[in-house]
Amino acid sequence: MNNNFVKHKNQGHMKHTILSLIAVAGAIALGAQSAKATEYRDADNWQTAGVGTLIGVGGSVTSDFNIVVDEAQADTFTVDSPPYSVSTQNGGATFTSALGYTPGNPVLDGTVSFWLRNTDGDTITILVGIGTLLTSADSGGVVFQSQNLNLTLRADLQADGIITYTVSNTGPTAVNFDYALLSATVPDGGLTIAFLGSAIVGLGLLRRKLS
Ligand SMILES: [Ca+2]
Ligand SMILES: [Ca+2]
Ligand SMILES: [Ca+2]
Repeated sequence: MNNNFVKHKNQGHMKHTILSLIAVAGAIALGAQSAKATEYRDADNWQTAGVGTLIGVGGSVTSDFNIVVDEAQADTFTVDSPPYSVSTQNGGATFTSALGYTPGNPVLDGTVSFWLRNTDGDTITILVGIGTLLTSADSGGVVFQSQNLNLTLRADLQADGIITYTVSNTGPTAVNFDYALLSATVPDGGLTIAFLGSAIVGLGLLRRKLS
């Protein structure tokens, strides 16, 4: 499991170079993934009319990621740029949910990310790889801490397709919570069976030719 709290100001330089590299890498990753796994997502928009939900010092917000059915928060939104960098922070990108996960199906891997900004215009990103939490017990939750923000995840995604999250602000300044994403991948059993089927047909044809 890895987790990172990243706080940074926007960086506009090298925008085009980095963007084209991401486009090529994305195309390769998409091609490989479509043959191996299905990605499920819950995109939670915490903005109203372009303004993120305010979390004051000592305050918190709690909600669910749910990849089975739609639960809360709008599921399609475009990330503001500025303040979020086009090249490194998904600025200008449109996210949407991909629901329909069947609870119990094995979840290979997952990440969650949370995107906030403080009153100085600095952006704050919380990235957590949740590999070991996908099948762990739901009670209690796991807390990830940074200087000013605590993130609590009550996971066990594979049991019900739901992860409950709480973002708490311990100060010193208020923050605006803009959006949160869960991405989880499930092996594509249907495709494996299709390949197996064609291999068996191929063997049958070969045998007939030889005999
Ligand atoms: Ca949502
Ligand atoms: Ca949600
Ligand atoms: Ca759960």
